[in-house]
Amino acid sequence: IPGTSTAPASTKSPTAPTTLTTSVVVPPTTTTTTPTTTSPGGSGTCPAVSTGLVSVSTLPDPFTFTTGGKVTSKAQWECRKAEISQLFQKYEIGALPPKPSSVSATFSGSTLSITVSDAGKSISFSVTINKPSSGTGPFPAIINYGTVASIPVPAGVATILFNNDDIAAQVDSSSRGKGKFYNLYGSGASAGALTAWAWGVGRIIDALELTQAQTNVNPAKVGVTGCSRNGKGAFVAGALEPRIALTLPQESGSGGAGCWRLEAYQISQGQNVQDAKEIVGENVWFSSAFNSYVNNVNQLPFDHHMLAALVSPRPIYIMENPDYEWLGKISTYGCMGAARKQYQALGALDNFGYSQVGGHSHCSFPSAQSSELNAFINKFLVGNANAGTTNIFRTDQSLNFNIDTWAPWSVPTLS
Ligand code: MCU
Repeated sequence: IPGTSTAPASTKSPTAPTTLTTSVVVPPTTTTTTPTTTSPGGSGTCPAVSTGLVSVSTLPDPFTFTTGGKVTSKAQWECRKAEISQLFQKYEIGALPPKPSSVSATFSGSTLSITVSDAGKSISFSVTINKPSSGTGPFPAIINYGTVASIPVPAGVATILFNNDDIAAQVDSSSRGKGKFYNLYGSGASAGALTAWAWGVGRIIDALELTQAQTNVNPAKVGVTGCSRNGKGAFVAGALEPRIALTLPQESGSGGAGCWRLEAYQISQGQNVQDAKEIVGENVWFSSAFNSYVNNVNQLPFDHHMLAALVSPRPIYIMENPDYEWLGKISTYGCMGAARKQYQALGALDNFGYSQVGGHSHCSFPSAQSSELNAFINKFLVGNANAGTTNIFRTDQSLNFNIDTWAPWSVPTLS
């Protein structure tokens, strides 16, 4: 087995899983395979997508298409991203619906009310926008999963509080199919909560585009954050919603910044980390289709380093906490180390930050990360090019873990 760890196992868990029942196993939905698709990058066509399973014990090669060809250009990377997105939606997170037929919004006080209609049904939800007390705008903004911001948002940036549980419930495994997303698309929709919330983020940005004159928020400068389960959500929102300008997952752990294969490895080393088998029984973050793969994650044609591929080349700053082994300190470090190679290929290392800092409780932001977080927000949302270093990859642990052994593919230079 590649990689070694000297990290001791911890028995701490951020919050004890409430239920450990197994959800019903539903066969994966069939994805239509077309011979070629138009390049999302706009130049030429993309190779055919093969949606079959694999048997790969290391982290899969993001630079090779499912049909075997190599990614050699930025335009092909956009094709590969479209393929990776399809694979994630098929096997793990469920289908993101296409843009709904209508979205309308009104802004009053600090409440942005959003109504979404599709196929004869409609739902409404609202978010709270807290704007800077000074400055003229239009303001950049950070969408925060949950009603209390979990990171310190700098003074010149608006905060948009998003009650994501209203869109898709996440109480426990009985939350499947519950929430406004499912009122619109049906309780049998394949999307798990992470995808449903990302859809909600898309609708918030639609609404911001419609109401820019009223809100004075710039829809082109919107970041997303959340901690823990909501950190997984923020990561998936950045991956599925290309209008997100900055992705800030905090302590997302397994199912976010962690890779399934590395968690399986940590389990094999006797470490108390959350893995795919556990996570699908605990809650409904993923599609029920994922249940079929959790006992052998080596089958998956991707891992979570490729969730960051979907964000690339857009900026991302990943905050992790090594004091809770449950969050996968080896897993997120190795997974995001592999993820960083994708930004390297794109010549975009300044857009990638991973910072693993302990000495604080779960979801309580440590001051040791303040300058890094501020550099990301100031550079990519506020627009201050000299905001400080954003090419960050660090841990305050002695992990003795070899990322290259787990990511044994070569890194091209894409232009
Ligand atoms: C890190 O996110 C989750 C974790 O996946 C769960 O197993 C645990 O129960 O709760 C964490 C969390 O959301 O804490 C607030």
